[in-house]
Amino acid sequence: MAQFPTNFLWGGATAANQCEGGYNEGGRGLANVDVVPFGEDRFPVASGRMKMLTCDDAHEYPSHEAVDLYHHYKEDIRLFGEIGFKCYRMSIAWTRILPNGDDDTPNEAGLAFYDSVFDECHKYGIEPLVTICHFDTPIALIRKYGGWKDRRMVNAYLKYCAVIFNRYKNKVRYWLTFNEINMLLHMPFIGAGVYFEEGENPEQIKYTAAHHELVASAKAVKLAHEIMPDCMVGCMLAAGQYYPYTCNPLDVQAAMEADRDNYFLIDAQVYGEYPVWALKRMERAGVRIDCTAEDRRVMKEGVVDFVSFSYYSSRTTSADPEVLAHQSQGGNAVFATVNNPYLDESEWGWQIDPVGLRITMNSLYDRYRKPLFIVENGLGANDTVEPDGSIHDPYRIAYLRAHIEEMKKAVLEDGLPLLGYTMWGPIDLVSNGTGEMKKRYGFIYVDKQNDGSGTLERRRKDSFYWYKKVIASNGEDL
Ligand code: BGP
Repeated sequence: MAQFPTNFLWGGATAANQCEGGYNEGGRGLANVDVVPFGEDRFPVASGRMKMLTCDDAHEYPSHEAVDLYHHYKEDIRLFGEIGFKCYRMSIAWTRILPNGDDDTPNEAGLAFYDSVFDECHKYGIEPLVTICHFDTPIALIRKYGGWKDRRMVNAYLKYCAVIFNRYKNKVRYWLTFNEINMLLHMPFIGAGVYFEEGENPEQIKYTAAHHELVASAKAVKLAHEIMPDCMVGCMLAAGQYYPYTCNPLDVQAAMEADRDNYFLIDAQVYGEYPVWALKRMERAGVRIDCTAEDRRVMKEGVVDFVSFSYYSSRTTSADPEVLAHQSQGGNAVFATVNNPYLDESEWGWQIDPVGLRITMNSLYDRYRKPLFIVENGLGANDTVEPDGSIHDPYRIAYLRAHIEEMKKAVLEDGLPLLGYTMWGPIDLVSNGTGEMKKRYGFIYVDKQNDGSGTLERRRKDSFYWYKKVIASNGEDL
């Protein structure tokens, strides 16, 4: 019977700012993520409509302590080893390495921290997959340049890349340049450290920032290959196929356009140029991108080796304003979607569509013909700790099982090349969308609550043992 390849990278994924904590320890500088508050101001700040650049405010900032992986990483990676992880996707916090974003001398304490993290991984045979920038832009560079809307961010990012590539070239083989690069169009302060001043055109700022990230990504790919000839560098997309609400051709067209909007930055990273329709669309929106001849050359030289993506749900859209008026915000106000009556939803209103994962994978492969890597997939849910300390999470197991089954069909029946599967949040961590702690994804429960209380004790949930079995059987025993 056909099986996953023996070197298939099973594992889990986190982001520094959502789990590390220690935001001002070990010489770490401040980043945008440290000033995005918990509570009702979160989305206005994340979307760049409200400016908040200090930590003096009375709000609670979830990234400050998070689940304190900064001090617990040995215990946490040992638990990942116990599950049997082959791969741990994590991110390096830019400001642990260059506290002001572009320092000439890197922060040795930060470099030593990740050295130790990678050594722990290798101790358990876990391959690190590193996101170079997972939603963190150094505050010092936001003050200096206004974030990624300024082209000088490209050099700062490259400086950071050169430091980490040279330092970790013998420890890390798989890299991602930017987490969910398309997300900056929805959460520009989180994705690119940009905010909007009175009278500015947000579209112009967002597309300019995106262009600079594309140039930076391409240069990083080239640099990585020079320093580490055997490495693989990928892009990363917040994926999820758009479905037409009906078979009305206008709805079908609306879904196609929505997909294009979602894909166009990845098109640029895979083909080294903007698709022609994207240029036309920018033109119509009055957006002018300064894409120089040099940028075009750089983008062609730095195309990615593989396409990674997160998948939580499919999305549905329509051309009918009446239908669109009833679309929900999917629980985190990021991707507006029309409710699909064929799907259930999570407690946070994210629709659950395992078949959509197979459809999305096939679309991505048809479009790009590059190896794929699922680097996020999971269910955010409330968990209950029983009086005896156990945590029963059959809902999480059911979600992951159903998605892995579809992933299996995509690989074994459709023949798609897939490097691995790192589910999101193997250990409970802070939600990016809402800043909450109670939206839990983990196999490992962390005693930390929304109000900041908790002992930080780690506990194995039922899903911990289930995933262990999945990996041990290389996906046979679901
Ligand atoms: C993705 C991000 C992650 C993660 C995940 C789950 O968009 O890359 O950082 O947070 O979504 O979303 P949430 O935390 O809002 O539940």
